[in-house]
Amino acid sequence: MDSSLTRDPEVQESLLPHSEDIQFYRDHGFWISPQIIPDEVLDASERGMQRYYGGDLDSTGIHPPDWKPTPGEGLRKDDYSSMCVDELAQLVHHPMIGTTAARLSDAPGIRLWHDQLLYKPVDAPGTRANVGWHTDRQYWQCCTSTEMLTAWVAFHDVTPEGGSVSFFDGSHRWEVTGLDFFSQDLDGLEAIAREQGLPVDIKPTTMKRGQVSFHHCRTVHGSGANRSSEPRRSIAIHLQPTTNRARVNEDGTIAPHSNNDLTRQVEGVPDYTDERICPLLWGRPA
Ligand SMILES: O=C(O)CCC(=O)C(=O)O
Repeated sequence: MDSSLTRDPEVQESLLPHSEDIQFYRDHGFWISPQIIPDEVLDASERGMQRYYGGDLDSTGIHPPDWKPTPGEGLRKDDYSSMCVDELAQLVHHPMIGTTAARLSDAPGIRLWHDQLLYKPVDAPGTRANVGWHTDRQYWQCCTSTEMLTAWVAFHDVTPEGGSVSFFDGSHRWEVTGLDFFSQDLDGLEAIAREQGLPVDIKPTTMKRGQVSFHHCRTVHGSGANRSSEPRRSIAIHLQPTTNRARVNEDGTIAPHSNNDLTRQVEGVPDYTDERICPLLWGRPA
């Protein structure tokens, strides 16, 4: 084990994934941690989310100086929020996130890919707040790494009734196409997967405040309506091993991603090690 892990007072070795947890992640494509994020960090994240939606930013981040949030009625999904609000940066940079991700993905180090602040309102007629079944990898074709992963952190307890994330167990080994984050249909895929003879086992998640779910970038996941009495408030922290680079196709093109326009370019290729957009969260730069 990297002895630097035990030197950070915020890293609690006993709460990091051990060999059987890492094996679980490899077999199932997701893993749910113990309570690794302290209450005070989550309290601050709640405040940070409110400040973000109120337009009270510490830095405009990727937004133009006159940016104002547009809440809308359904699911709110705001990328790069940790660049704008210090409390959200504090959560994203919490060393238990990067350390856990490094262990699960066997990476020498972990960088932020980008984050997504997620607010799912209480279900009401006409509300479009489901997250359709999808894989993160389908949106990250520009990357060389197929071991990227996501840490999903709610700011409160979550249950299936409250619209928590569900995973298709073992689906990181499937070849599926045509999925869509924004689809509201959560019924179709199960039948298609069964027709193809795939072993369908959908795992809804229940987590206490402070627990974090980690999922592999090829794992099919999504979430349904929030039938609890409070909005679901969370952040998806998308992570890359430090070895990840832009994948240049034979014809010289790179699959689209907003990071391609935001990171610096080195000889015409986006540099995913650009500290401003993709800071090192744990371990060694590669
Ligand atoms: O918040 C959700 O329900 C899903 C988020 C998601 O797609 C992700 O964490 O990759």
